Amino acid sequence: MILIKGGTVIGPTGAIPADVLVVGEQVSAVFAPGQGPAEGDFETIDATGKYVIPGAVDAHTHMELPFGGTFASDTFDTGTRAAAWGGTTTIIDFAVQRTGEVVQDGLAAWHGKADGNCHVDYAFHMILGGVDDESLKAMDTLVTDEGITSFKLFMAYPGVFYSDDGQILRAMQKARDNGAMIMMHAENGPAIDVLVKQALERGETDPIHHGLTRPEALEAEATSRAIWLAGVAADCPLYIVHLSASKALEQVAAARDLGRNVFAETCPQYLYLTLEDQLGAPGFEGAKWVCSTPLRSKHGTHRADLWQGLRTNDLSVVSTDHCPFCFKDQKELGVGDFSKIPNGIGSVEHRVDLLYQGVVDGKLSLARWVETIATTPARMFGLYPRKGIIAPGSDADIVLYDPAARTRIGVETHHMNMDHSAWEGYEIAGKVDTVMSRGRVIVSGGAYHGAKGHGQFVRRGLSDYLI
Ligand code: DUC
Ligand code: ZN
Ligand code: ZN
Repeated sequence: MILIKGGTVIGPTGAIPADVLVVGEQVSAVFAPGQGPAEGDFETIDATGKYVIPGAVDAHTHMELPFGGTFASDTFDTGTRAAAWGGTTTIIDFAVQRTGEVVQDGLAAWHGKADGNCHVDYAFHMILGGVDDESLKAMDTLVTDEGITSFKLFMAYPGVFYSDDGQILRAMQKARDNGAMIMMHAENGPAIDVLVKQALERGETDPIHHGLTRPEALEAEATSRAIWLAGVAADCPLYIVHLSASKALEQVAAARDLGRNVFAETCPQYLYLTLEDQLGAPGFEGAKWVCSTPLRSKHGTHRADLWQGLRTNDLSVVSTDHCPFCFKDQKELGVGDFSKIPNGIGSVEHRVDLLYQGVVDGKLSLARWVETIATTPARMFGLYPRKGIIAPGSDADIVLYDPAARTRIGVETHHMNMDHSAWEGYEIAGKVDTVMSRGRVIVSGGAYHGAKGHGQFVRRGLSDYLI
């Protein structure tokens, strides 16, 4: 039994001074300050001056993803350990079915990678790289038997993960019937491929051309098309992943104003980083920030609009899309051809801090911080109330956050398996102090006390947000 005393508990409805009693792996009770059991034969954690928040839920990660001719550089071991350091106590990773593969085989392969290797709890979405009669049937099986209730489709990457509109519609109709969520990579891939080819023919090979060949219009168009297709599928639940651009956000906001089952996430990189300042860094340096959707221009209103979208709930969730690649030998695959740079940024360790900086900067309330990084992802993907909240009966995944301490991000101190940081030198006016996963303190006093294998697979139910 552990009593967390003297802190301020933050939930989606606000902040309350409270003590939290943990018994075994779960929260047992939340008390008014000092009303809990008298000190005795149990451990007490002094949370004076700290925020006590639910362990964060990162609903979008890619450990060991085979992509761009290589593999994402974090394993489930290194990636979930880094997540733990940063206050994330649950990840939802993407198992992969490629065209021609059996969905259940792809899922088994992902269980094989993760089983026994995770430091924090984990769940899976399923990428469908081939929508056909078999994979549509498998969607039902995954929902009913496997605790996998969300499926990612790609409107980008023809020949790799791409689904055409007919395939998308069929998967959406299936999701409408079985209650699953369709997660959409909304970029017009065939049009992007034309722009990429033309750019390379002109000799435009630097990383910034990754962004210039994936213009906002092609994200907005695909977002709008996905929303229309979901409407044709009787308002199938639709979640737009890694939304980066103002005009894409406008499409989501308009659909939500009509009461549609349309949701979206953004990622820290789109809230802070830009096409010019990072992707356009001199020489090949910009490769560190090649991700899709791409970073957007600082001359637009993208970043301000995304922060506003988080406040208005047109953006419900902040995930990382953690897809790390080392610079050496991995990003370098694209020297002389930006289209061969593996797409992805690693941030699984930094999302709690980066979004807390939004609180410090007056862009988010404390409650909205917790909601977007923990409570809503848990509710969106069927993990609530086990995850995402500090309440009696929920898993004791708890973070003590110290608003008086500071974090400086960089490759020397991070725990992700990357030889660089997309966030090098970023300073946060706050710090993850203590992290508990299912009742076990895994980070405290600047030291790591967790273990590979502590993290368990969590079966998910359907989204809380559907009507
Ligand atoms: N989409 C993702 O969600 N992650 C990595 C690359 C991509 O295109
Ligand atoms: Zn994607
Ligand atoms: Zn992703």
